[in-house]
Amino acid sequence: MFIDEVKVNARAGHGGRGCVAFLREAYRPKGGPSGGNGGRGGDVILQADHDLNNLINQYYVPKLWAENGEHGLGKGMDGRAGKDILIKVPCGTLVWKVSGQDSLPSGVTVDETDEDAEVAPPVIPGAIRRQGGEFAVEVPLDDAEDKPKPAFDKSNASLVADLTHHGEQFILCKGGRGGLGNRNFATSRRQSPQYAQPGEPGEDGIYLLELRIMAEIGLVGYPNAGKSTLLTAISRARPKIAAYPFTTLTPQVGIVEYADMKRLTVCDVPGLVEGAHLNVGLGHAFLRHIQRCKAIVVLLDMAGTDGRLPWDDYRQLLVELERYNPEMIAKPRIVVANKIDEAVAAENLKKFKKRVPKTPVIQISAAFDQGLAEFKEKIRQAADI
Ligand SMILES: Nc1nc2c(ncn2[C@@H]2O[C@H](COP(=O)(O)OP(=O)(O)OP(=O)(O)O)[C@@H](O)[C@H]2O)c(=O)[nH]1
Ligand SMILES: [Mg+2]
Repeated sequence: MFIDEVKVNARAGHGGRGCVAFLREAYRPKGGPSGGNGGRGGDVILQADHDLNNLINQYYVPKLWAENGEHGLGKGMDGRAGKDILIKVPCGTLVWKVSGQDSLPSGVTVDETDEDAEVAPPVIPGAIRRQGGEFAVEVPLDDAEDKPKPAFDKSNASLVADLTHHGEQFILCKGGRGGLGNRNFATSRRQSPQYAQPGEPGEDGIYLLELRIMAEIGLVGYPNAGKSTLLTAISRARPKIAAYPFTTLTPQVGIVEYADMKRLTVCDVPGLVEGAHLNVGLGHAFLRHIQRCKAIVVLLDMAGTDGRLPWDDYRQLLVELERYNPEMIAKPRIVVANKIDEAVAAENLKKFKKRVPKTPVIQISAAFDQGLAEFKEKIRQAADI
C-alpha cells in the first residue's frame, strides 16, 4: 500500500513533578529538604530517511507519543527523563499542524490520585502550584476505526516543516520540563520548603504528514504512453508494464546513472487523463509528487495506440498540469514522442510538428531502445547536474 498522506496524533512526554521530601537518617534527624527533580518529558522527533518511500508506518501507528519524565524522589533522587521517540519518514515529507484540534479530547478525565505526594503543597508566590495529576493524563487512543483518510483538508493547517534531506530532523513536539524538587527552594530563611514544582506538560497536536517525492524529473503522460517502459529502459526501476491503462498505480522512482557517476532521480506517476486536476482517474492524488521536480517530461504516445491523437494529448496534459498548479507549466519541459518504432508514428509526428511548431520533440522508442541516449542527455541538461 502506498500512503502519501496521513494524520497523526503527536504528544511529547510531560515533565515529572518535583518531590517534597526531607532527609531522615541515623544521626541526622533534620537532614533538610531532599526532594529530587522530575525528569524531562521525551520529545517526538521526525527524521527524514532516504530508505523509506511512503508513510505506511504512520498510517498503521498514527499515535506518536513520547514517554513522560519520572517524578523526583526523596533522598535527592531525580526522576529519569522520558525517552524521545524518533519517527522516520521519507525524504520529501511536509508537516502540517492542524489548528483547532487538540490531541487531548475534551472531557478527558484527569488522574487525581496523587499517591506519590509526600506533603500537600501550599500556595507559594513564585512557585508553580502542583495541580494533582493534571499533567499525568492518560488519553484513550482514538477509535480504531478512525483511520487516516486521504486528501486531507489543509485549509486550517499550517506548514511547520519540510524534511527534504536524509538525516534531517525536526522536533515535532517538545517534552515538558521536569519540576524542581523542594531542595531547590531551601533558603536561609525558609529551610524546610514544603513545595515543589509540577512538571510542565509536553507539547501535543494533530499533524498531517504529506509526502511529496523528491525526484528531479517527473514523467507525465496519458495511461499506456510508455512511461513505465521508459523508466525501465533508463534506470534499474522495474515498475509493472502492461498494455492496459492505469498499470502504474503508485509513483515509482528510478535512478538514472551516467558514465561520470552522476545520478538523476526520475519519477513515473500514474497516467493522467482529462480532468486529472479534478481528481478524475488517479491523476490528482499523484500530481503532488512531481511538484518538486526540476523539469517535467511530457511523454506522448506518437502511435496513438489508444485511438487518441498525440497533439490533443499534449494540449490536454498541459491544461491538466496548469489547472493543478500553474507553476508546473513554468518548469522546464521536455516533450518526448514515444513508440516511434510504429509505422504510423512518423506520420503523426509530422502532423504534430505542424500543429505544435515551436516545441522541440525528442523521438524515442522506449521498448526498442531508440533515442534513449539523447533523452538521457536532455533530462540531465534540464535538471542541471
Ligand atoms: N511499440 C511500442 N510499444 C511500447 C513502447 N513503449 C511502451 N510500449 C507499450 O505500451 C504499453 C504500455 O506501456 P507502459 O510502460 O505500461 O505505459 P504507462 O505509460 O506506464 O501506462 P500506465 O502505467 O497505465 O499509465 C505496453 O504494452 C508497452 O509494451 C514503444 O516504444 N513502442
Ligand atoms: Mg506505468
